[in-house]
Amino acid sequence: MTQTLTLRRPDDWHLHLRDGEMLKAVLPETARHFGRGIIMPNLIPPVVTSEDARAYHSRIMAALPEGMTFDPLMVLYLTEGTDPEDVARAHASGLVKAVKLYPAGATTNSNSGVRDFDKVAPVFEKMADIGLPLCVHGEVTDADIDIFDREAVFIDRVLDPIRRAHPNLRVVMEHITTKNGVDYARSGGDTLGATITTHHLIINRNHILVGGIKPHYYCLPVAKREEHRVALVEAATSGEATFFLGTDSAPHTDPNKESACGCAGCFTATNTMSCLAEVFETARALDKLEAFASLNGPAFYGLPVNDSTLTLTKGDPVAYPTHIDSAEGPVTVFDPGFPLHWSVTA
Ligand code: OTD
Ligand code: ZN
Ligand code: ZN
Repeated sequence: MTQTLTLRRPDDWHLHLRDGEMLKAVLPETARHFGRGIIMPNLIPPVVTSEDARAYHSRIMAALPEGMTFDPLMVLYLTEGTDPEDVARAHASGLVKAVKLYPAGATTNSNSGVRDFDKVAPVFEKMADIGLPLCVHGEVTDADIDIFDREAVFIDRVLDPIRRAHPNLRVVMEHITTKNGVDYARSGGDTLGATITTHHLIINRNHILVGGIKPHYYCLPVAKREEHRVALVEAATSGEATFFLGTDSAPHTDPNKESACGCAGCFTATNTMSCLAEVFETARALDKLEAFASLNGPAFYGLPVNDSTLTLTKGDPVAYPTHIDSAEGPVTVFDPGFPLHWSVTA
């Protein structure tokens, strides 16, 4: 008997599309399966103003192949110079759906991020007033904090104080990687959400380091111990409204990954839905995949769910390409390390 699973069309609540030739190469990979994406603004230079976001939105739409539909939800990159009124205008126009907080230096292209969180308090106040969510890369960058502890320390030292100072601010903890993140997100009531990536549901830190270094599994926040991965799977498959999919699909060319100083990021746009179906089936929670990928995100952002649907069918393992080509070079597709029996069939 053929097993199929039909969901509302999913969305990706955390996505890196880049620009130029890379944008052209990766956008169809997401648009094939996803209705909308929260588009990360960490370009060089970053997407800081409403004008930057408008121009980037136009470039994305221009890169979308004929016959495909996709709705890019734009995000402003918060700097210490961000003007609260510009943020309010961008939100009122319907163009911008979130503001992104990068602690300076935390991840790829985050050097224009925030060093002094007090300086952006007026922006947080405005966002709390107008109901615009803040997406947070939750890692401290202090040299004396171990990289595996940076998420947990961020919650205590930065995130919790911000949320206490601005109790009405809607916050998304992006790409949580720890049990601490799961527990804190759960305790936050309906002003707090958390995205979970595909790859953090699948790999732990051993996958990166055991048997030779695997640069295509290196991303930020770095994958943690197995007990944390297990907590993430439990959260994602719980169906709880707090948790939703943000793939953090982050393309870099192979030469930039396979290097003495390799870039951080896993490229999962191509096979995410197959990977998730496998993870949810293993957790005996296929019935919760729609909540995670298609329902909880729009509910948090106050947007309607997609009208159309996506159907997955179980069968012989699907062969995805090992990489996609871009004019900048090849980009390796995330290898989950197990066969994928679910493919997108409609
Ligand atoms: N993590 N790589 C990138 C961003 C994310 O922190 C993130 O959101 C990237 O390449 O833009 C990564 O590993
Ligand atoms: Zn991040
Ligand atoms: Zn990201």
